[in-house]
Amino acid sequence: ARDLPNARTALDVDALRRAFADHLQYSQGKDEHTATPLDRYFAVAYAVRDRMMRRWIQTQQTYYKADAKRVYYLSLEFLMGKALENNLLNLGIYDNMRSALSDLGLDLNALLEQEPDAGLGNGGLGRLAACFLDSLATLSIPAYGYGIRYEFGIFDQEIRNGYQVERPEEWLRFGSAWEIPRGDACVPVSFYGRTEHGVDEKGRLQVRWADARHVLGMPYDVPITGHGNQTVNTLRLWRARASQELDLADFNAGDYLSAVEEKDLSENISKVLYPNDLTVMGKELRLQQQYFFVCCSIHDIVNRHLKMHEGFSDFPDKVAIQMNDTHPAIAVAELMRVLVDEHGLEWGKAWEICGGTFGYTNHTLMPEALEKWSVDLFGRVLPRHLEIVFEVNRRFLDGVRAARKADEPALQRMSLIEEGPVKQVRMANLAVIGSHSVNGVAALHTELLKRELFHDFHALWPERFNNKTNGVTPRRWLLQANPALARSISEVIGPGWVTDAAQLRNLEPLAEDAGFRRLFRDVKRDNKERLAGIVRVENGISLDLDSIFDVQVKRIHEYKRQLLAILRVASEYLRLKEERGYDPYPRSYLFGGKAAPGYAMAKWIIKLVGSVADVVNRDVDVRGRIAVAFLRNYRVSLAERIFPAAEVSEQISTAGKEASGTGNMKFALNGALTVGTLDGANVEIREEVGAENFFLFGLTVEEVAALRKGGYDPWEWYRKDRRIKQVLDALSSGVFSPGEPGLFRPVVESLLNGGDPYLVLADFAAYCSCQERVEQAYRDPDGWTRKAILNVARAGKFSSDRTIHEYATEIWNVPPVRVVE
Ligand code: DL6
Repeated sequence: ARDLPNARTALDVDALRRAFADHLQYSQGKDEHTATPLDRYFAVAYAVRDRMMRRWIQTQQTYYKADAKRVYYLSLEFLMGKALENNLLNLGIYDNMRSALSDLGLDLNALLEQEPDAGLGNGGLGRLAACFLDSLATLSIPAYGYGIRYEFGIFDQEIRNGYQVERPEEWLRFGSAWEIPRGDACVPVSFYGRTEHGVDEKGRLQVRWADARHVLGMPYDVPITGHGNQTVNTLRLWRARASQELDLADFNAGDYLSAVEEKDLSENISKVLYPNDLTVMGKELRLQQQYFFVCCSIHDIVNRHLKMHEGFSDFPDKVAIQMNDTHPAIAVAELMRVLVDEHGLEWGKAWEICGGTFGYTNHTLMPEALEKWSVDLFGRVLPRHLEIVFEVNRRFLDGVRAARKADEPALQRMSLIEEGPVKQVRMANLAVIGSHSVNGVAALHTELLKRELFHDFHALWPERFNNKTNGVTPRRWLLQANPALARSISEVIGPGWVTDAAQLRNLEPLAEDAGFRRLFRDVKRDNKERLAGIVRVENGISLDLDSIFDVQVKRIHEYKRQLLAILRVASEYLRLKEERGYDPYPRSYLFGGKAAPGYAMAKWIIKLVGSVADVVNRDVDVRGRIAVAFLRNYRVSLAERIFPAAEVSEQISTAGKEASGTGNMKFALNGALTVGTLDGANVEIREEVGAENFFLFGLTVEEVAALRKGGYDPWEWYRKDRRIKQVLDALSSGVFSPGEPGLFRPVVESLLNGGDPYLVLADFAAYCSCQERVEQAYRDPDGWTRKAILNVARAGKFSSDRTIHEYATEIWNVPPVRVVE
């Protein structure tokens, strides 16, 4: 028995080998003859998980004993990717596990491949939440992530005949090694029904939510390890369960099937992630998802507080809740309901507590992403919450009016209710009114929030607004994704950068060191080779390792302007065909990203990339000059292969449209040079890395506004720019769709007759000449490598550790709590 803890906690090679063998036998029930790669993956994962358990318990005990202030990150998305390698690295047992397995003739890399990505998010917002969890644990901050345990995360993207086809992603098919179901901690959640207003025995108003339907929220806990410390925080994901397994009345009446159907209806709530990143669909199930996870999480948070505290007077001193976009904004009304209806607090006191507790992060200015719910739907699903929203609104408007702090048009714009043919509840306004802090995710984005979207609120409460520029975790995006570069960096400046990315600055002098530049280039080349291997298998094309790897990976969206990039590639192709002597530096153009299933134009863009690729890659005339590939199913684990291999990072959104971007940071951290507009965090990346190490082009926010104001006519650009005319004509006449000449007319139409809303044509010439500068720079390998090294050295600001430190000190007021063994 004395050996037992050791067998589950010891970190040496011997112990890890035994732990693996034990789990293979006792958890998987296999021996070395029958075990599959998946069994072996699970055996490794369980051996690692064992080593997290004691720390996890100790972390929770430490927080409890210290009565620590906690931060709760409410997010409908956590795009976690794979966990095993990250956990091995954070626990410091990666090398030992590799040796333990190799003693048994097994290759750790092959087993890492077995793990499915946890794709519980769409893109930037969800991946940011995942990076934040990593940083929170690494900075020893008492934190919990709360979200939904979707049975199906973001769909698997297949490409058939060039078109995107969505397939369900069954990440839980073989179970997950990382989640612990907590069946004993289920939370009841109500929907529908009506409210009853009465008075209690003391004559106080009392509201009861009657005739509701109930669902249970069952928590699944995922441990989140810090890097190089003892902290293991918790990501708690809620699964919807029927409140009674089956309706016994129906069952006994012989109606077995409708009893089962009812169960299915309830469980649908956590079935699938909505695959739209930026457009709201107004679907009832989505509202149910939002309320479901918010209700469970608030219940949990309040319960944890009441275990240690008498009432709520010190709630904001002990609890900080951050809302990741407006998706959890119903939390404001829910906390009010819990405080007022369930705990009998007076309205004003409850409202003060809410304001002290909540913070709200905005992630987009795109109008189509602004969440609004029709008052009818909202009131049907959440009758009590609608009353609360009306009352919050009445008090807010009365207060501002009485203080004469805004005029009537401003009050209308700030109201929680949008009047019109269909009355709507504005979730962003609810989030702003209910929070003490509202932040944007890059300096420019925050300025635009203050100036435009939240202009009236900013005039009313300027102190509430602040910026928190996004960041990415250097553990996953450099240490894990690019081990060879990480090793080279650590050899010269020491490993401190892993938890203090500012130290990357110490690399700057190495840009002048010929030996280091050679090393840096060799690493990049190996990474290119590894990616080329994937492209060979997936796309059947061989990339030239001497060509520039030019990459655009992100969700497909018109404002991100994949169209600008592919039109230029098509135009390059036409020029190569036309001008015999044209000799551009060879380039491989790589694209990747998912389109929302209902987003027709985004799907056309995917088809266009594939079609240009088909024509270009097959044409012997341009062989060796350009190659094009659309990489299927862009996801976290594929991104880990792409960023380290990239040399040019395409960040070419229309100025003012990309809130921040985080891919741009991962590229810079891996030594790719940005071709970018002055948008989102590009602005700050350029400031950090130096204008001479960044390829800037395009209209600024002000120029975009002025052009639109003056009446932008894309036809003018078509007529005056020969290249634009040539490439659009080629698209219209079927050069890139042999046999289907009219195929890409919708794309051309959107540019010429649809007003070109994202100014693709207006920026085209500037983009092309910028790419010529890229080429010239690349022709000087030493100069290029210097720039690349300086990008890495100066990307430290974009560590999510810096971002989280700012949130913790400036918004949450949550100090670190160190966990000791
Ligand atoms: O803040 C994370 C990320 C930003 O980097 C992107 O610029 C932004 O588009 C993205 N927003 C979303 C969708 N948001 N909503 N709603 O993913 O957030």
